[in-house]
Amino acid sequence: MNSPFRLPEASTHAVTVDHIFYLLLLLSGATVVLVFGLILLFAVRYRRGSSAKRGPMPEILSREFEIGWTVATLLTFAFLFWWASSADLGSLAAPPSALEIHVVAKQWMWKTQHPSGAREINALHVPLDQPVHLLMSSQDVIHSFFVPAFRIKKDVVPGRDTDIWFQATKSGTFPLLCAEYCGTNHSMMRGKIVVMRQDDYAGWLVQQPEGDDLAHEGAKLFVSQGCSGCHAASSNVHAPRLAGLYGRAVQLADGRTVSADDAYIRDSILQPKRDVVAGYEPVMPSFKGLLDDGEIQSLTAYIRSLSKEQPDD
Ligand code: HEC
Ligand SMILES: [Cu+2]
Repeated sequence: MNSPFRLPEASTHAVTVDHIFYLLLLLSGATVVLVFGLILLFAVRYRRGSSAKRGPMPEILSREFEIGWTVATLLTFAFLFWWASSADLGSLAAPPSALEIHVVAKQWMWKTQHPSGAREINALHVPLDQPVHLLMSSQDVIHSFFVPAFRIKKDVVPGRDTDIWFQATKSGTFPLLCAEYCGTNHSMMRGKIVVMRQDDYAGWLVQQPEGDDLAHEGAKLFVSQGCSGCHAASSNVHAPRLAGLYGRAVQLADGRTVSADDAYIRDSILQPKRDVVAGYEPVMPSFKGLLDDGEIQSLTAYIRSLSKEQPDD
């Protein structure tokens, strides 16, 4: 249904958010009607000179009434809190089967890259009825990825990976906006999300110019940036093998144990002195300023692809 007052509901999440919104609207509306209705009623009933009975209510009636409405309000809001928070928490973790798409935000554009390597600028083509997981980073300032038709919004923060997922339920083209003021052309930082039937999406992907997929690009960088000089099995430097690293728990020299996720790998590359792996010397140089966000995403994708193979130690 398209009306100027209703945004399209184009994702699974949108339906839940709207249900919560409509219930809140209904409750607020009912409160407004009740309060203004009583004001009017009392104004007429107890107007000067009317013969209505005045004075306090019988005590027993008023106590039960007080307890009754207090408990009812409490339960209503406890229910709302439970419903809204469980909907929000449930939308945090992407299903493992989700299609992973990388998003890099910069002043003032959105760059996206599909698992096949296909790249887009200010546009994102996605398949219908399939979960899509966006792994996002920013090259400069804070941006925010906002698709009103999907009811999703997430900040994209420099120096940090954020993610969000959705499952589109309507095909069509929907606006993508930046929802965090990010400088002069913030208002122009727009794009479009194109939701296509799954076979159309597959057809579209095939037509895209051949791009290397992320993991392949990462493999090339791994050699050209000198990572393999230390990390390859043949190297003389005592450095950890990276196969099987992704998703595993890592014991650090200072006794902490951390999980090797995207953020850990990014930190290992940019600030290697911060999380030194137990049993190794802190000899890895920082690559801060040498690699941009896209390159770090590629290296991370390469390291992730290594964990699907057998560790080669
Ligand atoms: C001079 C040798 C050297 C180079 C070059 C080097 N590293 Fe390292 N790297 C190490 C050593 C030694 C460690 C373990 C100590 C530490 O955590 O700092 C390490 C740790 C890591 C870790 C954490 C490993 C774990 O088991 O938790 C990652 C990820 C990593 N390096 C990625 C890279 C990438 C990507 C590059 C290239 C951009 C690179 N390294 C370049 C020596 C090197
Ligand atoms: Cu922006």
